[in-house]
Amino acid sequence: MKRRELLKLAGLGLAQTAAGRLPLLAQTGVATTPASAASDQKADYTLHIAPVTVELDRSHILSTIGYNGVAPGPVLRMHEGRPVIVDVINDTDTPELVHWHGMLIPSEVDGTEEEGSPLVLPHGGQRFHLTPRPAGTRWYHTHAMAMDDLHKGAYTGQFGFVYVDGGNDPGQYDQELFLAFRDWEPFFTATMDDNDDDTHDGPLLEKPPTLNTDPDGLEVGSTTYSINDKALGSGEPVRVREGQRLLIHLLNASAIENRRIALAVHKMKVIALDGNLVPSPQTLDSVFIGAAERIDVVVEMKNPGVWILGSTEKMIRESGLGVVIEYAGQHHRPQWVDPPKTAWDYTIFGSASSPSPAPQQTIELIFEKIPGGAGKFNSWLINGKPYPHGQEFTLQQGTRYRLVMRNRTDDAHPMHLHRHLWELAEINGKKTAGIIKDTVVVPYYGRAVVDFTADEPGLSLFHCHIQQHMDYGFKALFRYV
Ligand SMILES: [Cu+2]
Repeated sequence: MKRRELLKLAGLGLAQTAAGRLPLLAQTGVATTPASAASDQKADYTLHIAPVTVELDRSHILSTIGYNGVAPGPVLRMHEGRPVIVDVINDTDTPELVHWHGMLIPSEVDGTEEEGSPLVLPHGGQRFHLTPRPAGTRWYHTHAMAMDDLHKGAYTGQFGFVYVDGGNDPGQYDQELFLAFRDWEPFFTATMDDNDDDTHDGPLLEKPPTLNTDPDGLEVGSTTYSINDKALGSGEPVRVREGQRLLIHLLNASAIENRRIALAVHKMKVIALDGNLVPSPQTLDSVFIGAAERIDVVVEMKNPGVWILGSTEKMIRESGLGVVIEYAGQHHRPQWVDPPKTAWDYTIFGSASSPSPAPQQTIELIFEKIPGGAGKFNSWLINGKPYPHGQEFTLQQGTRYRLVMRNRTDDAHPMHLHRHLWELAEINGKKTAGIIKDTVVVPYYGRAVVDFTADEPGLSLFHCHIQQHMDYGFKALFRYV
C-alpha cells in the first residue's frame, strides 16, 4: 500500500486496526458503520462485498463476488441532490472500488483508483459521502482491474442499478422494471465472434489505408447469459395485462460485449439514453446497447401472448439472455419473433434546434490496437500510447471541449468519461445535438464527436468499458490545470 493511500485512510478515521473488526461486525448483520471515529451516523446504504452464488437456473449455479449476498446488487433509489452516506464493506481478499457510473461526484468518492479514490481494503471498510446527481438511471459497479484474472473486476457480479429520482416523474406507466444484461463464466478465446457490424452501415471514415495484419491476441468470450440473475425460462415471468404501459430500464452490465435487444412483436419507445431524457423519443423494433450504457424504454402492452424480451442473437438468447413477458390468462410456450434489421443510429434521438454552446477547444483522440499474437493479449493505444500517458490530457475549468474520437480498430468501443456528461455532436459524420450521455459506442473504423463543459474539477478517467481493453492500455486520465 502506498503511503499516500495510508494517509488518506487515516484522515478519514479509518486506521487499519478498525479494518480488522469489520468482518466480525458485519457477520452479526448489525454493522452499518465501518468507522466509529468518523461519525456515529447510520449509513443510508451499506454495500457488503462478498462471495455469492447465483442460480441462473436449476442446473446452473455459479459462484462469483456480489453485493449484499446477491448479483446483481439491490436497486438503490436515491433522491437527486439529497446527500447520502454509503458504507462499503469488503469481505474479500482483494482491494475493491465501487464506482458510481454516470454521476457528477468528486474524484474522492467516484470509486476509481486512477482518480485517487481510496481503495476499500481486503476485509476492511470505507465510508463515502456523496450527493447523487443528476436524476436518472445510473449504476454502480466495481472498478478493480482484472488483467488476466477472469474472477475479478467487472467479470464478477459486482454491479447494480442506482435510480436517482429527480422528483418530477410523471408516473405514466403501470410497472417499472430494471433489467441488467449479463454474461458469466468468461474464458479466453482466439476465435471471438462479435456483432460489431451492427453498429453501423455508414462509411468507414477512420479505416487506415494499411491495416496491421499481425495475428490477434486472446479475447474474452462467454456462452452463459442472463437478465438480472436468471437465464431465460427460469425464474418468474414478468406478468402484464393488456393495455398496461411498462417503463423498462435496460442496462448492459457486460464486461465484454455490446448487445442488441428486442421484445417480440412489441415496439419500444426510447425516452432516455444513459438515464438522460432525449430530445426526440423514437419508437423502435430493437435497441443497441453498448457495455455500460442504459436505455429507458416505454412499452405498450397490446399484443396478448407469452413473449420473449432478449438478445436478438438466437444463440445468446437461447443461452440465457432473455426474460419471459406473460400476459394475464395466456399460458402457452414463450414466443420469439425476429425484429426487422435496422442499423443503430444515435442521431435520430437528437434535435437540430438544441441550443448547444459551441466548443472552444478540440481534443483529438486516436484509438489503435496492437495485435498481441497467439496466446497473448492485444494492447490498446490512445494517441500512440497505452495508459499511463503524461500530462497531455488537460482541462481548464469552464472551457467547453470537443472530443473527436477516431476509432482505427475493427471493434466498436463503448467509451466512457467519468464524472462528466457529454453531448453527442457527430457520429460517423452525421451531426446531432441535445443527446446527453456518459458513454458512447464509437463504431469500428468510425468516429464519434462529443462536447462537454469542464465543470467538475478533479481527475477524471476516460476509458473503454470493455474490461480487457481498459486493463490493457485503453484509458487516459484527464486532469484540470
Ligand atoms: Cu474497447
